[in-house]
Amino acid sequence: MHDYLAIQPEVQAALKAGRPVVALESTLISHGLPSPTNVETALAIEATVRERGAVPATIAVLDGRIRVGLDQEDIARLAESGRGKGGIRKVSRRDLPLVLAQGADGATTVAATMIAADLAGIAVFATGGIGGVHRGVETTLDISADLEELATTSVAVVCAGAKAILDLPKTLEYLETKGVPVIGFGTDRFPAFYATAMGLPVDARCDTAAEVARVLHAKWRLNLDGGVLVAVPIPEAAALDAQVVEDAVRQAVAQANDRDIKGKDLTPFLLRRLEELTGGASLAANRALLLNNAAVAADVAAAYTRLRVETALPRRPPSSKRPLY
Ligand code: PSU
Ligand code: MN
Repeated sequence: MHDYLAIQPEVQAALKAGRPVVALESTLISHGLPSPTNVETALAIEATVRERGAVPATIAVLDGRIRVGLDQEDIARLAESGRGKGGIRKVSRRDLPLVLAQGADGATTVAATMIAADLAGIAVFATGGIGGVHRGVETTLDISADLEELATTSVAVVCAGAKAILDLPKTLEYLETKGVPVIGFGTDRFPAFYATAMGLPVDARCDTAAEVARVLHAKWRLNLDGGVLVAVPIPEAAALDAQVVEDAVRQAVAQANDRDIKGKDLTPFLLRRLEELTGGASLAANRALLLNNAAVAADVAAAYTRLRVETALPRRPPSSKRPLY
């Protein structure tokens, strides 16, 4: 085992046997959701992945090692450090070498979780929302490292689209420039996290996990390194009113500007304000879409695993970035 990477034995065994594994991120535990919803939700996501016949691998940095697959104690440790002030570090691509060198703990963003999943050989990853191009990018240049990671790292990211705290048209433009296919799962329109329809088209619609698996197969068979974004609409019953969300977003963005909140603190600040502004409603919606995405990701992982066996492909998608170990 590499000094910097520790894969949980259950996850390692599943990968070795070619069974489906779903990677899960930890920034949503430490910075995205309030306590105690965060622990409960993280465990419920893992349970959903298991119910659908896949092995969950929640990813974080603990004591200076990238850990792929966590136990309940680890998850509690990530959760209790809480959001904001002096809490656990939010780790994206830039931060990984820093926390590893310091022997510190960190919650991994979509970008850092993709890197870890790729190192471990996990092809499918479930989360809530990805980072993207922020509103006001013209003056701030704030573009999440998640987008650049999707451009280069060969992992499929199953999400509920992106939150309207972002500039969604610009986020999709960026993904197009970087060659990242955006699939609508059972939809022709890019979902906007809490709200289902925002009118922006996706690149392709897939109605089954098997169809998604064929896209992954085609992309990586051609050595077109990079991710695929699978956007799953929030279940209808859990969706919030689009106008209510938009009003809350405008308020939250204005407050962030007033208080000069930027950089890695911006996304957690906006998420927290949005939650306060919409009342508990946004939390319930968040939980519902996370579980839904986990189920879809487990199905995609199973379908992709089957396809690779049928076509005698190696278990892992190709990647030029894996270290030699
Ligand atoms: N969007 C959400 N919930 C989240 C995040 C984004 O709706 O919890 C987290 C994810 O971990 C994502 C990160 O990778 O925020 C993006 O942060 P930044 O914009 O600083 O790259
Ligand atoms: Mn940013």
